[in-house]
Amino acid sequence: MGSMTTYEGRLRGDGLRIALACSRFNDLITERLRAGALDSLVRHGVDEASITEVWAPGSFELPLVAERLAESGEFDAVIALGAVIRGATDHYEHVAGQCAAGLQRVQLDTGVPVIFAVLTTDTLEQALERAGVKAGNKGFEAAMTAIEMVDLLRQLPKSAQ
Ligand code: INI
Repeated sequence: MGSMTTYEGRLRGDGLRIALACSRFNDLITERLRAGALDSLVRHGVDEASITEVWAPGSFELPLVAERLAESGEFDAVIALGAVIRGATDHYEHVAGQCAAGLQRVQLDTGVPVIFAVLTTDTLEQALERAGVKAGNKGFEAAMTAIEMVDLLRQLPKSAQ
């Protein structure tokens, strides 16, 4: 009986070029997500000089920014950081939904991992909890996801087409 094949990404960031696409809207939250992401990247071996950050006006704009970054060929992964808070808007559903759908499309179209670190919460308090106060920091986790995905995709068989 042959042994099965298993692929799993490792958390080794050395040599990786990472772009952060950050939303300025609700920057009380996104500044914390960014700090968590940077801390995580550096702690996992990413060279600070290989990290680029871009600030977009809001989460709705993140897919276009992520697309440009992914298409540039200059980054191994893009991490999108935003905070969409229901209490602050009645177009929450549109902003959050279009942001998520757009970011997913970018990673599928380009093959560059685009990590979704856009908080979608009912309240500011819930967002704060996920930005380093009580429930961890989603930016920190997103950086680990980025590193893991780059390594995983490098291991997986390439497309036959
Ligand atoms: N953008 C966010 O990132 N979070 C929000 O909670 C938000 N609210 O509440 O409206 C928000 N709106 C701005 C949006 O992302 C765009 O910048 C704007 O619609 C212009 O396209």
